[in-house]
Amino acid sequence: MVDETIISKAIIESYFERLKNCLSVDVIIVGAGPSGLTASYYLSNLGFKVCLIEKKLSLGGGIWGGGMFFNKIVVQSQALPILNDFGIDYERYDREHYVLDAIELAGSLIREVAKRVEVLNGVCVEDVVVRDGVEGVVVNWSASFISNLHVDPLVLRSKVVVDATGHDAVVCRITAKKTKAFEVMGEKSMHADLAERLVVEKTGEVYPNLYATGMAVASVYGLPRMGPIFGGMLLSGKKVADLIADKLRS
Ligand code: 48F
Repeated sequence: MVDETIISKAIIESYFERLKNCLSVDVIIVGAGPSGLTASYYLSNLGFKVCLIEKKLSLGGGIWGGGMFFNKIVVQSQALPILNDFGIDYERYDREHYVLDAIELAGSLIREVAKRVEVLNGVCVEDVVVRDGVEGVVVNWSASFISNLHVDPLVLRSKVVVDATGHDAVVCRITAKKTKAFEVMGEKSMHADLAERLVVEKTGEVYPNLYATGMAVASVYGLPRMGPIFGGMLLSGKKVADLIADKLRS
């Protein structure tokens, strides 16, 4: 016979364990779109303790809608090794362009991340901890923002924070505003080829211990946007993981 009290106790105890595990980690990744999910996967595979924070209940960010609700996604050839790591199928469209299913991409990234990483969904990052660089984030339930209730937040600490919040570059904007150390320029208009190259090239440390990946990079540096081609997002997520691994090991 199942017991309601035990069901509640099991949920509360196991979630609190998860929350306690997130109090002090190697890397906090903010945003569970394609870049944040990819970075989370590779960093945890490299042995780092990762907490992934997503303000919505569902992970996946801009993957689900493909292009204009057409749930197909395009990647360029350089991103194929990443799709292979996740076991995601794709079809060759021409020499450079490959097509895949948006639902399979989202589902596969989420599945692999959920098996390895502590994920806090329905949790929103509203501020950063800054000492010798960024050393953590200030969080609250997304529900408290939606309901407009005045509730003080809690703090999660880490050696490195990654802004993977997409077009809004929320963590970089907050840090720029509070430190006055750099500027977030805002993304520019569409130029897919240039944007895909530059977003990977510029992926890296924006401020001590604060890294940007994915569309947040385009926002910080004023790069063009690229629309529904996702290779750059995956490659940026992998690159930020490699850069952080080098930093934390040195
Ligand atoms: O927007 P999103 O998918 O970011 P991305 O990884 O990928 C961009 C593409 O989806 C697409 C594109 C590609 O060609 O242009 O737009 O750069 O995912 C960002 C995630 O961050 C969450 C948000 O809900 C989304 O799932 N997020 C945003 N602000 C916060 C946040 C916050 N303050 N706290 C927690 N999560």
